[in-house]
Amino acid sequence: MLQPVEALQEVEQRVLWLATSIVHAANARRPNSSGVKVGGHQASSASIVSIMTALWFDTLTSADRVSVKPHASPVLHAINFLLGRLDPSYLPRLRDFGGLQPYPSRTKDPDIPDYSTGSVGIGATAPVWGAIARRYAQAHFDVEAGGRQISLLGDAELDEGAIWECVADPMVQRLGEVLWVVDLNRQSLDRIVPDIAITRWQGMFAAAGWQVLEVKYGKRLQELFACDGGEALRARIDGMGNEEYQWLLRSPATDLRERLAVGPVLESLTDSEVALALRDLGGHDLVELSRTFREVDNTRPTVVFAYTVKGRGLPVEGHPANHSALLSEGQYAALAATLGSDPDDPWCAFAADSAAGRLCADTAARLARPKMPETEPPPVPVELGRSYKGEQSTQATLGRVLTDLTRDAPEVAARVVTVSPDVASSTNTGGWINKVGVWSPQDRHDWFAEDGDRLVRWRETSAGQHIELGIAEVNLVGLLGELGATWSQLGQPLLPIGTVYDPFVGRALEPWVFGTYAGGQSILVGTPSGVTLAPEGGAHQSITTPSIGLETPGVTCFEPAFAVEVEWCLLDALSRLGRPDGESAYLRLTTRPVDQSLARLPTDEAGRAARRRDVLAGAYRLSTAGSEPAVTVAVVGALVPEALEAAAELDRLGFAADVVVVTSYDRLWRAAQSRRGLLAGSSYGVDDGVFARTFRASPLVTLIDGHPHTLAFLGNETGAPVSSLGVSAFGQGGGLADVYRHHRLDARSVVEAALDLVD
Ligand SMILES: Cc1ncc(C[n+]2csc(CCOP(=O)(O)OP(=O)(O)O)c2C)c(N)n1
Ligand SMILES: [Mg+2]
Repeated sequence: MLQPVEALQEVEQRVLWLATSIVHAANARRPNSSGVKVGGHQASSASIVSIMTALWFDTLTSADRVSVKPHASPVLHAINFLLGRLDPSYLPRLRDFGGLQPYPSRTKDPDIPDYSTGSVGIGATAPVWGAIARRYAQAHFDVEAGGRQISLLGDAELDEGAIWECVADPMVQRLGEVLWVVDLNRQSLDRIVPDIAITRWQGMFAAAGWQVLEVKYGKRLQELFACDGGEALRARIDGMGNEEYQWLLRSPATDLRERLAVGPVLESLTDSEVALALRDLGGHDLVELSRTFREVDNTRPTVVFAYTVKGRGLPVEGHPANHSALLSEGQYAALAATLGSDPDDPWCAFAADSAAGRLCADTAARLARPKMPETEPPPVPVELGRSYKGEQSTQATLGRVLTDLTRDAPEVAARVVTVSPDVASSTNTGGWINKVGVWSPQDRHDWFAEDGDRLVRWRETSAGQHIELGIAEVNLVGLLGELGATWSQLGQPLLPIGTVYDPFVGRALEPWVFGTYAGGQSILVGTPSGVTLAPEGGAHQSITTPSIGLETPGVTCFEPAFAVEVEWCLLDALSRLGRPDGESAYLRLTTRPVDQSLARLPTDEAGRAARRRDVLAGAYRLSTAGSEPAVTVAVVGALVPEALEAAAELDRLGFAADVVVVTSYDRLWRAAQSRRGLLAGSSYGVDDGVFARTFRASPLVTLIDGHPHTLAFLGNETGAPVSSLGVSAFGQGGGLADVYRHHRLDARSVVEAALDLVD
């Protein structure tokens, strides 16, 4: 223990008071005309007050980074206020518009936390990915070594699969800077965590190579255990399930002795002393906490299980239904009396010359961070000037563009880092990996270095630029999010690109969206996609991902049809990363080889530039049917050959058809909203003129290897009737022609839909 315990206890009590008051002010004091509950979590906050006091005021260094469990945001704000990092005007504004966010938010809170949390299990794993991102950035750029990467998590967060996917990844057990502190209050939202979960969890962490520590009992209980007969008391408490322990916490003090039934050890205590002893847990003992934090060794990740009582110090303490419970005015006044605070003047810091005031000032000075350097991402060229001939797939082009970057734009390539959950070679990034190598925190021996039969060389060094994870898509997006946040966390922008089979975007979806909301900027490549990977069957076919790409805020979605379009879209996406006004991108690609001459790419410079402008705006007219089209076919990605074949057939039947290639339904939709003044979010790349340049008034058939409603809005934009073709049923394996016919994506189906419209 470095700090005087009395001053720490005074701070602890004030943090409890402020955190409780922040929630109370939002609910009981702020006018609420809507009748909608404001909410907040006084019990979850009270549970972790001692842990956070010990950490901030006695343990942390300025280099450490901490993720705070979502429902403890009031505690974090209370501490920041005491450290002079949060203006007191915010304290009554929890959950107010423009005020303190319900859960710690890097993008929206005035006192910017190190990590956003809110989705349980995801915020807790973020510091692990942050640790990898920091090590990676340090290995490649001028970044100082970091401190600990700490997660403060609720015990029920350990129910989440994301936690265990992260703990189990082989790279994670090498991260000695990772420290998790579990606020083990035995309660989740609805219930008491069944039985005794901790022994199972301890075994699971230990098996994954973690150091496992616990802070179980406070000083008072430890002294009782040391008395005559104390072993019986210890065995009794150790052996009881969570439900019984919580029941005893809520039992009248007069009944405890009998219910515990542990013999003479409690004889010398009064009833209320027995009640106090029962709840004397290590997670509320500042001395025990500090001692344990100092025991952590940095050779492997560590988890500390700190036993706590949910709602500790509040009237609701330990009650199974206390998760969302709010103190009444009477209870709040009683708490004020206990803590020596004023319910009508709650926002009180310490006098500068008091011991607690000095502790706050010293802590603020100790935790002050040096100003972070700001590094601009390198300028990204708009094109590489390659010509793409013969048959190419958009997926194969991705790998080629990446390798071309190392030659044509080395300063851009130097900041690219690719990540894959065990699908690097099957998503065509093998050539890139052969060039740049695989990154590993420590160099590793390549046992197959001499093997000439390998397509991908697996050279693992700290200089590599590809990070390979196990097959866990949630881990992939977690890491992408943190690699994509180094510009704001470390002052060094990275350009992260993750590749994943498109159907498994769905598995990673919520953490991907959360990472984007938290400010991570990266490129996710979903490939291969749709039913076009026909022989692979329904389990590998994606249907709804175009909508995901179109609808996810902070993400621009591209689905290029030709190789040159992949190049342009990827470069555009790279140019948007690693900056305050930046954003993420999602590329939906395919393995279908397509004849590149079908692109009819203009050979003159102006024509090529206009094509590029239109591709990035979201659509271009690939073929024009004389002066007036009878019908327009708007097609996405892999299905361009079918659209062209259908147009030729329609022409033969006397119905001239325009073919429009849609390269970004996302930007088209935003252009449509923009035309009506309804655009929310980024307007980057949005071009209101794209409709007038591309579409001519005529009935419209839309065609996409994805759910047909993705393009249905185009009917409204062109003022014409629309028939939308796409995939609406789970598919099956088979040859491409059969699969297309089955889903009505073939040229014949397009012709029939067009004839229905023109008739
Ligand atoms: C992914 C996700 N699922 C569900 C919730 C709703 N939820 C909020 S808190 C909570 C229980 C959390 O319990 P625990 O982590 O033990 O926190 P504490 O007891 O400290 O409040 C749940 C289910 C959520 N925020 N995120
Ligand atoms: Mg809990």
